[in-house]
Amino acid sequence: MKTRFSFTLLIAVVALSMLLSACGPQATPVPTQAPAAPQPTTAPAQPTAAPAQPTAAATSAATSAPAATTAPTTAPAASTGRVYALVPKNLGNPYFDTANKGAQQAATELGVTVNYTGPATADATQQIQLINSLIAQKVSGLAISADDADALKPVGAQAIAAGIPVVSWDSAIAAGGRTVHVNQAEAQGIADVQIKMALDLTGPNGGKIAILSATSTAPNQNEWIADMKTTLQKPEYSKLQLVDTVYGNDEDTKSYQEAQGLFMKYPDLKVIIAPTTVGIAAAARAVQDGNLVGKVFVTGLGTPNQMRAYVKSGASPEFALWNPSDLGYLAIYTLDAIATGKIKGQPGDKFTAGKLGQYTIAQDGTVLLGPPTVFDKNNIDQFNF
Ligand code: RAM
Repeated sequence: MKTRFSFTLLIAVVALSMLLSACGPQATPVPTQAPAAPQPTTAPAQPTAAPAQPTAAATSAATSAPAATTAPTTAPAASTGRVYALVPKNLGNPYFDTANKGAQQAATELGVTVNYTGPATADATQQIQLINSLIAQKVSGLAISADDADALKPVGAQAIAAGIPVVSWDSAIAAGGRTVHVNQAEAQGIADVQIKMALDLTGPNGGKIAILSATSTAPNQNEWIADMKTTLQKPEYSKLQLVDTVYGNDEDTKSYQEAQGLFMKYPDLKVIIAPTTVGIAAAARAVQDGNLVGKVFVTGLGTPNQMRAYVKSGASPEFALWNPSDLGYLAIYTLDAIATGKIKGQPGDKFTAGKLGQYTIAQDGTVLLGPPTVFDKNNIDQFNF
């Protein structure tokens, strides 16, 4: 049974990698970008006539991003034979698909293979089974967005003990189960921007707000929620009343139903904050379907392509995110720097991540991509991911 499962998995991985090598790496090279600042990867479908002013967050992304020290490398490198696995929380999520695009670009530049493989649902047990099988296949390195920080620690430690470096990215494995974590933005910054947007949407009189999260074990969402609760203690947010936190498990249908449940339970609810790209799109759709535009607003973390229609309809006038493609790109460059022995993955280690420039591993063993960008009707058409 187990052998049959492994064999089926092997076939699936081979088929997937053939598919990826057929479409991923041959994508048009991404134009040179300002380091870490989210940029369109292709021309926007309908560019706005006048470029909008960048938001404060976007400006700070541009100014505080690491400086590029080398010219961007986009030419395919000769194959090195190194094979990495890029493991998302779950498959079928456009956020992770976009991260994979960046990872495939890094793979082309580095001459390595990146196989994108993950569990069907955002479930730690499935993810651990998959990682065990990748360790048995002796991959050259693992880049994982964790479904549970502590549950994945033993399998991460096992990989490291077997000589396979582990980079967690997006959603961290607890220290000890990873070599380095590649963080999309400071957790407190991600929390602050979401609470600020909630107050923008309620107006100065505030009101009831609720959080619609991913899974209850998601390390990244749980950290952001804890930090949002800290932010809410500040005097300027005293009129915002957090009434509930519910979980849509990063599944569209469950997230939609949880949003509807919030409308029923709190008829005077003003804002749903969904710190997940799946939850925010489902909640905005539920607002539209329920004819609640203008009464309940949705904000949080979303991808511009999934949220464009809801920004324009007013269901979700503003939301935030970093560039997931850059995150996948940085995760693979970080992993490759460790796997090739360029760095050990220790605090203070410096390495260059292609077009994004130079990074330094911080004291807490993390690498930071940069601050999030706020999207609204003024700038959303400049982004295509
Ligand atoms: C979902 C996932 C991911 C998170 C984004 C914001 O796609 O939960 O981990 O970073 O939302």
